[in-house]
Amino acid sequence: MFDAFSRVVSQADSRGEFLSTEQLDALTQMVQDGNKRLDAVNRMTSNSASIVTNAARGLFAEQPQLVQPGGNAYTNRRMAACLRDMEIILRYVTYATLAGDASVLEDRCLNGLRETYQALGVPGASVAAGVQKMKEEAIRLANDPNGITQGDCSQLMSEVSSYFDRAASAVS
Ligand code: PEB
Repeated sequence: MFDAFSRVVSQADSRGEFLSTEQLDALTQMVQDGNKRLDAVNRMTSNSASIVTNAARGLFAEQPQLVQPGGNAYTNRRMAACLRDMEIILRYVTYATLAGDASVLEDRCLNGLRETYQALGVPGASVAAGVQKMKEEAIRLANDPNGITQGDCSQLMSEVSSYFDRAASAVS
């Protein structure tokens, strides 16, 4: 598991080189923009329950067969497992956002998830649709200019989006 700092250290060390100016510049920028990152993580974390439930509602409205008899989220046990899975994925996206690196998400959440879903008969494309809905809501909340210092968060938002996209493509 890497963060943005340990990743460049590992890369430089594997070549036996000092850190490059480009690497240092990128990390300097990351430190300077650190409050944006922490605010985004804070907003996603403190709204996690509503991000998950709203995304699940949207998914089941679009794909009602999931919650009908025979559907993969039918019965409370499977519904609970589904909401829990979405929460786990969102949690790892917040970790990746804090770290500025996708490895925690990849290694601890997405690795083998497609195979798990195939074995369980969970429809991966539907999970991916749920993840995309979480992405929309998370970005809307994290990028909300109200009640916060104004600034350009476009780069950070595309980074956060990329973590959700990785999760969606890992299961579909
Ligand atoms: C992954 N999900 C399920 C299981 C596992 C995961 C390992 C089997 C064990 C169990 O039921 O608890 N666990 C989960 C995860 C990590 C982990 C991401 C990462 C660290 O450890 N069903 C749907 C929706 C979707 C869904 C499309 C969006 O119709 C999910 C939610 N996952 C779902 C369901 C089950 C499940 C299990 C319904 C239960 C399947 C079953 O028992 O038949």
